[in-house]
Amino acid sequence: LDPGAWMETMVGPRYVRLRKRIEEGIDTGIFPAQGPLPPEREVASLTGLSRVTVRKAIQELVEKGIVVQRQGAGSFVTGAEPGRRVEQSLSRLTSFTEDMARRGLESRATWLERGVFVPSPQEVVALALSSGDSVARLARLRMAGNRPMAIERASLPLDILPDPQSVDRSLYEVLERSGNHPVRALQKISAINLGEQEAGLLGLKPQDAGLKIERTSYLENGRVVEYTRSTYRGDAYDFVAELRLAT
Ligand code: 16G
Repeated sequence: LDPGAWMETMVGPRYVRLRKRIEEGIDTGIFPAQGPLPPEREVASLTGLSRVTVRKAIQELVEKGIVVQRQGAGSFVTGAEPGRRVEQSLSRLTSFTEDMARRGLESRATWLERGVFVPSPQEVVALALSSGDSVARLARLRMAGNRPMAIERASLPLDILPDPQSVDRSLYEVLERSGNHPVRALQKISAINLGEQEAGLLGLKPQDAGLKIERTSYLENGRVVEYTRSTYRGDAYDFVAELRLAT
């Protein structure tokens, strides 16, 4: 990180140059995935840059999802190079939070909708609701660090999730606590072109490729727990399934 020639050869404001230099260090393994970055004050004294500049550079890495900051412990490399594709298994029933944690990424969300609603005809059918039943709805823009990954709209019967506001981080964690964690799910994936609004939320252009995923999850007794429609970015996901010879 020492100041040297890189400061002169690179263009842009100082904090951008430092950010790029740290990114290079991450790419070349000087700062390995999951490992710590040197403390701010150390970077400042090594480079001769001000603490403010160093903080801004690190903040940019956090925003790109490349670095996470942990309270009291400092900054760590997440292991998510910009643009890296995420592989998701099609044979395991996992949550977004778990999927991200397994890759050393921090799952974040922007809430688009969270509450109790009159169900749409589609929800009535998918969740096998009776007339007069309400529905719990959770719509989130799901992110890995600050990188948008998917838009997810989950609907659940109200007796399965009486208080939608109780979901802060992970829906599956809340279901686990109430003994309603699904054990089985059916999932359908279709290719789509993103509409204007979805593209905006995902940081892509309208018409860019997306994957529409519908998941219906069940309890052991066959009851539907959730009906979720998601839009995943086409440039960020690979879905992987293990196949066995039919016998
Ligand atoms: C996944 C599921 C979604 C589920 C969510 C719970 C797909 C396509 N969807 O994103 O159905 O509601 O995980 O995640 O995989 P959470 O526990 O992190 O809230």
